Amino acid sequence: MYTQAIDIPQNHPDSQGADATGRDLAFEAAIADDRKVEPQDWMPEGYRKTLVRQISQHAHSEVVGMLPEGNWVTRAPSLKRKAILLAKVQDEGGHGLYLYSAAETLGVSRAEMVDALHAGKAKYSSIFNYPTLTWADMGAIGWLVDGAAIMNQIPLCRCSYGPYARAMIRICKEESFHQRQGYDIMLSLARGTAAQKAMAQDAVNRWWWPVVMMFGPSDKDSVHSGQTMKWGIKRISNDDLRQKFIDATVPQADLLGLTIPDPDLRWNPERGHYDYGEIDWAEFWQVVNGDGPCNRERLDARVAAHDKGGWVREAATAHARKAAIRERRSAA
Ligand code: FAQ
Repeated sequence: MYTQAIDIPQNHPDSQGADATGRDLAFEAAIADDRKVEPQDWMPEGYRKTLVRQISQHAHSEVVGMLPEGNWVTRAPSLKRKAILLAKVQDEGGHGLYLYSAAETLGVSRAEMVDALHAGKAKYSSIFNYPTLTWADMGAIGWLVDGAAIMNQIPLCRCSYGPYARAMIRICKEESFHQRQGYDIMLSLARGTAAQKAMAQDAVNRWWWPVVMMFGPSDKDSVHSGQTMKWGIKRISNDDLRQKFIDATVPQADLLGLTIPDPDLRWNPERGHYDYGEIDWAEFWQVVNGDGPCNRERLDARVAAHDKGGWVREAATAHARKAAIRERRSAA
């Protein structure tokens, strides 16, 4: 899928490239005509860097995002739920791998991206720094976190950068299964005993606001949105996606008979949207800046997993080296 990466992009220092004005115009025309920019095409350095930042953060989010749910694989209440959860967590790991591959087409290596994460220099989504305390959290994550992720990611299927857009198409198909499995858990709990329904409500109470924050700072405080929207990377602003998510989710909560923990939430017929309460941006920035409930635990777990997996990488590299020698010998 990403074999284009072996071509040297024309904006790479090793490339001679065409004259600067022609290259700029070709790039701008591709954006204006809504054509895809591909790895071998010339692109402005700012566009490349923005994509590396966003795609690598996205990849890290998928991989770190395996941890909160992975915590419950051994404690799922039935064999069926365990198999589904295991498959979902594996899917998230796969999403991380497609996204690292998409970012690699921009001239950055997976090792560099992973090092940046482990050094605390690269971000991942704030949402994965909250703890998973009960089984109902598996329902709330699937329903709300994956629901928010789909809302954010469907427009990314139309991103101007080809490899990212194509990766997102498959990811979104899988996320939609994830969202439904989460809703199915919530439905079982909400229709179960009073204690089960209370557990589901408690999960919604704890996850609702962090999920609403997941869409990022409000448009007036979003540093990158203006430029990324001009470049066709982001198609819908943080606040508009947040509003779309709230509008879609309130009726789903009603169907479950669960209450959204926002006393200011009400339908506004003039706007044709739900009004909602004030977001605690101090909490958001605290979590983004590394001081949320589980930031240290998540990063430590990632670093430990990477270190423990070192022998697998070494074995795979040794195997590839031997296979290449064998191939060369048989071709000689
Ligand atoms: N957490 O100027 P903006 C998933 C940072 S995948 C942490 O608005 P931008 C699947 C932002 O990076 C979830 N940091 O930035 C799953 C920037 O800092 P920087 C991840 C955040 O890029 C489900 C600064 O704030 N999805 O859930 C957050 O235009 C279940 C200023 O913000 C993606 O990554 C945040 N929530 O918009 C897995 C989607 N929000 O980089 C497992 C792709 C903002 O200058 C289980 N990414 N920041 O240091 C995007 O759409 C965008 O990058 C946004 C942020 C919307 C996340």
